[in-house]
Amino acid sequence: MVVVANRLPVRRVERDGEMHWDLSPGGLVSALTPALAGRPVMWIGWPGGGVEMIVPAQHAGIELRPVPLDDAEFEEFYLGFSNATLWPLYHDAVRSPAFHREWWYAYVSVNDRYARAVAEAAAPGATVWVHDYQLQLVPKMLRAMRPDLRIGFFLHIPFPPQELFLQLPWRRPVLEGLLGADLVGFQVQGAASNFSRVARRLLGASGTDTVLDYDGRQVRVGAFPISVDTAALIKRASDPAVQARARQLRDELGSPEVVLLGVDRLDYTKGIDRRLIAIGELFADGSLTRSRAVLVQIAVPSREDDPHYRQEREHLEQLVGEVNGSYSTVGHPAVHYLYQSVELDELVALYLAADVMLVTPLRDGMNLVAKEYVASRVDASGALVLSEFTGAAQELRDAILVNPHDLDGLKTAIRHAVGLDPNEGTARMRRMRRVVRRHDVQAWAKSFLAALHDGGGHGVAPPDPG
Ligand code: GDG
Repeated sequence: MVVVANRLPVRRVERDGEMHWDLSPGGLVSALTPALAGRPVMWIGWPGGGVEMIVPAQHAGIELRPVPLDDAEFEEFYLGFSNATLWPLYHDAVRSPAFHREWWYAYVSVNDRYARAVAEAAAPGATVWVHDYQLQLVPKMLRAMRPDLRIGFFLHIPFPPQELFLQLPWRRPVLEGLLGADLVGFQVQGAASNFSRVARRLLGASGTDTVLDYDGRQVRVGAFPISVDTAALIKRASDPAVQARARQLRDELGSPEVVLLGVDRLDYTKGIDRRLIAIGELFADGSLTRSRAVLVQIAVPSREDDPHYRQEREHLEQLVGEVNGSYSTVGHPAVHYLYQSVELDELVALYLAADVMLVTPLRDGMNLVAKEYVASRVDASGALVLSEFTGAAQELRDAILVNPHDLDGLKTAIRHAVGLDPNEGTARMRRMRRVVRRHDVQAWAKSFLAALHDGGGHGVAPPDPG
């Protein structure tokens, strides 16, 4: 089996004065590595550095094949077409997508390089699983080079409604690229339907939302909601050392009655600013007081080479400064803001320490943080405030669902979560825990691969939340 993703699942880190290779953080890696454990896997992707970067032949049992990118390609393919055209366009255009022909040419040529790398490395008849928006042309290119392969594609981010997708000047080749796969998977049924509809309208494909006939072949389309490694999270959250760390964290925060938590890549789609504004207003109107409540916001550095992300960071840090300037007391900030990533044990300890988890993206394919919080709450306490515009909201119906554009609604939801009756909170959390136990990341990978292989599956419906 060959996995193809923009990045290899490893990164170079310094520990105790020496350089090591570690598994990298981020949604795709944290979802895929446990799901693939035990299978012989080759992973093809960019190592995250210049053309001269040398990566180990394997790490954690995964064979690694680097695809180099030069500086111009990094600018045009990665920062440009992937992150300044597709990323905003596919996330409801919450920022204006930029369309530049040079970026598109780089996207075509880099997709071709990935396809060639797979064509050279894959065994006869191998299964190839292509991931995400950076590589949408790979399925068609690869099929032309290696018709013997079975090709699956999974999109981790939303697929936009027609009205937005049609803006893309290269909408036809992108659709044709995806239709080169045997199976095209999305996080939610809405995204799968958006794709099928636009494929029928633009390319004249026929068929239903689950099987399309195109170019003399059948392409299956379906929703495969990604999930988390629930058993591993339960194990960590049950570890006495992690639980002790959670208690210690609460002490260090000044033993407030209520700890609120946000954990996100620093990205303008995650709605971190809405959350900070709402919290500021709740301190202002006395619904929250510093002696009672504290917000911890982890903002993991992301795409720091992109000016939009640098601006977003400045904007958030200004908001944090405003809330803290007005509502902190000496030695007791109202908002603890960390622009850094934390170790997984520390992350789980934070989930355990938090009474209220705030997940407020303007649009998000799934959002694993929401599911991780639920999986970690082993005593079934805690409340989740969750944006309606995340894929996770379709399964976690017992969260306190919010429209993050509606500041008053967001404030009401946070007030509701803070004051939630413990019995009701436990009942809600139990039902959400059932969802993530039944449908974990292993089940996700299994259902995708089963549909890719047996030809009969049409994707899975989200699990029954009851
Ligand atoms: C994309 C889609 C989709 C975060 N901070 C730390 C840390 N993380 C881990 C979380 C979680 C992952 O990163 C973030 O995943 P999300 O799903 O929340 O968001 P994206 O990165 O935008 O992921 C998303 C996902 O792909 C999978 O398909 O759900 O919709 O946008 O696992 O725990 N991990 C550690 N330290 C941190 O500080 N160790």
